[in-house]
Amino acid sequence: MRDRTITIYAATNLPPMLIGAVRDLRAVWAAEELKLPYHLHWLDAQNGEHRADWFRAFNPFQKFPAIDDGGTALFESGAIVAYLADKARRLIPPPGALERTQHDQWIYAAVNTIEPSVFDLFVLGMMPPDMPGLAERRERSMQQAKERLGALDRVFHSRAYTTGDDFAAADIVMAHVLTFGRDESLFDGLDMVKDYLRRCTARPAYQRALAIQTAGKPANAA
Ligand SMILES: N[C@@H](CCC(=O)N[C@@H](CS)C(=O)NCC(=O)O)C(=O)O
Repeated sequence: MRDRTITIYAATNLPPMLIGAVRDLRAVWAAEELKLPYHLHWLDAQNGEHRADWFRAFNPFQKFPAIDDGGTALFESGAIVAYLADKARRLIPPPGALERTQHDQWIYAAVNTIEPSVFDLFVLGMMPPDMPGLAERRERSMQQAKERLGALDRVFHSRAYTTGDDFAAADIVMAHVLTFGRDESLFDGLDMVKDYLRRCTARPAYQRALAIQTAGKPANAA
């Protein structure tokens, strides 16, 4: 019989600036939030273990995260978070309901509308200051990020979380996307977004997921 414990493939041996940023944290956060049993299969990111051919069966793009649930392989952090919430029947409306589409639109908004410019700023923050074109690219991304985060800020004037007054699976993705915003000035004047991010990242399940990514593969793990 196949092992029905969910395996989450996660990156270990991360350089300090990537701690908290690798998207397997979204899968671990979801599993922790939903109290689903799981185990971690660590891959040494710096030594390219995820580039091994066998890992394509779990993620054709050979990126983190991927999961294996008793022979069902899934990739893309947003899809994984929704799958785990469906499995636990918590934090997500049932498939087929209009509310489910309205929920899922926030996962797409997080990864498609908010993430590109906020992630670009995160990447640019790791570049050498004399990189050609850095200032222009930074300004472009900052402008786009601020415009889109401004829209998100307005949403949070009428509700506490993306889909309503309760924390939902989509908030795992949205809040983690916002953690890419390491340059504090990104959130200037965006008090509702700042407060949303503070509330989401104060959740014990996020804190556990962050601690797990920070610690990486335990020395005594197989
Ligand atoms: N859209 C994907 C992005 C996955 C992704 O880019 N993961 C990065 C880490 S955050 C990765 O695996 N990078 C390692 C590499 O590209 O070699 C998702 O949300 O799951």
